[in-house]
Amino acid sequence: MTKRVIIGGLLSAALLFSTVPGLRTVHVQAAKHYKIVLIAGIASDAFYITMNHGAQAEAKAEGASVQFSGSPAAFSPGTQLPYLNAALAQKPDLILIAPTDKVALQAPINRAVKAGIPVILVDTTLANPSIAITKISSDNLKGGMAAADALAGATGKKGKVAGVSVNPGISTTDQRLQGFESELKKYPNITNIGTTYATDNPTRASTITKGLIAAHKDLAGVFAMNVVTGDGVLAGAKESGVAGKLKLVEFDAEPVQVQAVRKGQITALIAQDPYSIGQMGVKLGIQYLNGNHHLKAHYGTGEAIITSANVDSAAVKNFLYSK
Ligand code: T6T
Repeated sequence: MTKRVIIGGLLSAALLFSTVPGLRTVHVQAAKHYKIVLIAGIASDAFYITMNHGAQAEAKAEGASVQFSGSPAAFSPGTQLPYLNAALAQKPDLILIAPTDKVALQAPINRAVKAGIPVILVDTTLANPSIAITKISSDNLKGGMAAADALAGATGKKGKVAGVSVNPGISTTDQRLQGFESELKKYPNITNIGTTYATDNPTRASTITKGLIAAHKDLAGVFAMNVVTGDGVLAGAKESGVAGKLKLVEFDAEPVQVQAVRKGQITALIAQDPYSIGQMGVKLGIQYLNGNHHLKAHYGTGEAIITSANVDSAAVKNFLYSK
């Protein structure tokens, strides 16, 4: 859509769109109503729901539209791929996607880029992320290190600790695990008995936790590496009768996790800012579509450590997820 603007002379608003002989006219591009698709890792997760809230707010402010999509049932390449294919068929102006696997999503996302659709990686990334116009995420390595320090603090820097994660191959949780393991090496009296994968299934995470508690009577703490895993680990601790006693540190900050911090059942949450990830994704994407091709390779949105001491403070308010 083009809009005719008359330059020169002191013209009244009424004259702006009229044809006045002798006056210079130019045609400028009016703001386009860009169509954006945001594909979540799993659309039922408060982390991505909050990301969508940020994306919708920015789209509204900019006259764009965001379609939120993704499997409500599972965090996996197999369940995410149909949503990416459906988005490609719609030929949107921009795709924001959280790839559920660094390698398995590479070729399908390459196809989107080859089809001329710019892609921004939100939250998770790819083995070769350079095909995306930018990436927006938390610092997951630093978050994993913070989790180790928090768990060490809670356990008196001694005893057995374990990790429960999603699946190997997910950039975010792999980095959290890497940070956790490297930082734990600073604590000689802590024994890391290893990490088990619960496939983003809370029942499985709960069963794994109950198994760990049964097998290691002296288990001092567990690091749960995302929302869904965290909910399962907390449930497992409760069902084993050790909630509050077994020290839990979890990534993310959805309502159940936040409530458990208030109740003293979770020592610390390493919270992200998914609202800002969604908001920035739309903002930077629209800047790109409007011709700014000088985006940075990566934008960080920050993290917060939430404990019973600050859970209700203004300082961490923006890091609490909503549904
Ligand atoms: O922790 C987030 C996200 O950062 C991760 O990539 C996958 O799991 C979550 O969505 C939370 O469940």
